[in-house]
Amino acid sequence: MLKRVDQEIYWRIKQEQEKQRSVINLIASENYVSKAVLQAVGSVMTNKYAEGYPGNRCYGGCQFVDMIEEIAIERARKLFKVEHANVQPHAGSQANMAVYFATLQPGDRILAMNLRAGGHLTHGREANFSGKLYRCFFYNVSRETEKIDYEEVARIARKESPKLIICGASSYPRIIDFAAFARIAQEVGALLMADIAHISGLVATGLHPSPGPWCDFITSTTHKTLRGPRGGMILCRKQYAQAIDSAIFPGLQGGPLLHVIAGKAVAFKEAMSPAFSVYQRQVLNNAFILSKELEKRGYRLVSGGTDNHLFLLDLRKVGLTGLEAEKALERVGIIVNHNPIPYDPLPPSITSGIRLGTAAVTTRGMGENDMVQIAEWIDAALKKREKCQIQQQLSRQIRRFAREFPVQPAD
Ligand code: DSN
Repeated sequence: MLKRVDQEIYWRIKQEQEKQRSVINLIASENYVSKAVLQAVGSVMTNKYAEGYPGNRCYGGCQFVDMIEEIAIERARKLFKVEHANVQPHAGSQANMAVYFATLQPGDRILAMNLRAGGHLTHGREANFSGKLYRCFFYNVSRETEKIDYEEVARIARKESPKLIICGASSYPRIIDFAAFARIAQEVGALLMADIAHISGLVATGLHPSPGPWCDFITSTTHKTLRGPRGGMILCRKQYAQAIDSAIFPGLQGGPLLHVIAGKAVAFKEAMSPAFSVYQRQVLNNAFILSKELEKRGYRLVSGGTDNHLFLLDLRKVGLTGLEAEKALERVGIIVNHNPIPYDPLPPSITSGIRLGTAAVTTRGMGENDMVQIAEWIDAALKKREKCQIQQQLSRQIRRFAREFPVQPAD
């Protein structure tokens, strides 16, 4: 039908599908949803308006969308062992925004991880609404260990008295000690929010400590390691339920995307299965092997390694910028993103590093031996980037290899 109605869009989707099949995707924040999730997101639920919450909507005819949203909420609560879940945020940014709107007044103080140390745009960056509306202070990682220095976080918290402390990151390869953050928040009388957008799949399966017992609020996207549709969610204690729900609606969103909420519900169900735990364990094994294989080939790992699904390579020793590496790898069909490393001397548009993650390749069924092969290809693509013939040969090999691993199981 789409082909008949709109050739332009149809062929772009086909091209994207073809590209997804033909490349090795190491973007740490991406993944591939199951056919079941895809079907839910592409369903008639997109036709329905349902501003409000189950049982209390601004429109009639909500009996089935109510059931879907209730199921999604129940599953999220069970999966993350929390008292309250809001599954309506359109994205991680809206989830974070709702927590700020529920707890802060303009001008209030936030303490969060610096973007250049691994934090996120919505954790107080000047150019973002968070940096414009609130007074933001930042902690870095230690220069020596490149890990969070909890003493330093405590020192800044005591000095600046933030109303909200944010833990959680976009490019931090280590375990986050939520209990340590909770001690600091308690000492200075701050609320604590964990943004687990990257690690929510690991948290759901117990492979990363849960912020549940320690944090007032947990925000996440649903499409990274959690492998659901593109979207966000907020988890919190019951005492904040009302404030969070009204911050989302009517505070900052209108009609919820019920087709996406249906997809989230399916993803939560998938995440409760034993197979999902096996998958997450493999994500970790793959990240460990890929990082170690690259280290063996002369690349420095930021913080010396990884405890989660992602790691950062410092490329200064091999004489490349992050942007050059990203482009060289893309030419042969390996997709990564250039990423600042801690205390990066280069601007964010260039950077000295790249970020690599294994959630997407693991979904396609790649294992440890494949990681060794991928490390070899990354090394060759970067070190022999001037050699046209070698690049062409790599391109062909990578394309052939990638196409052996379906993007969705029934591909
Ligand atoms: N763009 C996401 C990431 O790559 O981590 C965060 O918003």
